[in-house]
Amino acid sequence: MTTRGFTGRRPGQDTAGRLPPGQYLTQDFPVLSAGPTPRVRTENWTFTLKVGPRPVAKWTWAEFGALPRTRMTRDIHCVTKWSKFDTAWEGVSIDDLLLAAGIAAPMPYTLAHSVDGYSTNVPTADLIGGKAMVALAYDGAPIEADHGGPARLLVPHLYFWKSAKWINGLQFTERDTAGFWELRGYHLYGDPFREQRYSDD
Ligand SMILES: Nc1nc2c(c(=O)[nH]1)N[C@H]1C(S)=C(S)[C@@H](COP(=O)(O)O)O[C@H]1N2
Ligand SMILES: [Mo]
Repeated sequence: MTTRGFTGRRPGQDTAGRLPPGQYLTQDFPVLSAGPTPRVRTENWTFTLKVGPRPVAKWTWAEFGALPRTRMTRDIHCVTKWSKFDTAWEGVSIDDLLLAAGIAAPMPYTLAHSVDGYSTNVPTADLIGGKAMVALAYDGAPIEADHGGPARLLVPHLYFWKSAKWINGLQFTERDTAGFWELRGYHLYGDPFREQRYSDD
């Protein structure tokens, strides 16, 4: 009687149900950016919340840093097919951001904006209820510039292109408005478990 395949760790056992279709697991943290890494100086950084074209709240780096902090440990999934388990982030949840601004989620869609001109759209419901944050730290340290520091959006249940690096604002919109990659053929929603990679998936 053979025990081959049952003595060691069975590959795939702890990834079952956790690894979306078409993805492979990596221990690395690849860097994927459409352009060069911008140098963001926190002295000049501000974060703006807009309802349509209208700014409704704005924070400096110091003010933003005084907002309540949340920790999230989540699996992340890049459309280029790598997934990384148990990534640990700390930042300000979108719930706390709205609370600090004194508003409830005002419109059904949101566009995240970044200092490099990048943008990405997410339904507002996918940002609230503890599902997303503006992350300021990764693995216990300030986020490295290549990974979006000083601040990046984290929406871990959608493909990682939705997690805008170098974020400097959220804009609520009435209609779902394609962002940088969505205009270039990526899916408007981007659920990794439904393999929503491209616009017609
Ligand atoms: N501002 C900005 N955010 C961005 C990008 C970008 O080019 N600019 N690339 C996106 C893509 S396609 C991915 S997969 C992730 C990669 O994040 P990482 O480099 O930390 O792995 O960031 C996303 N956020
Ligand atoms: Mo990506």
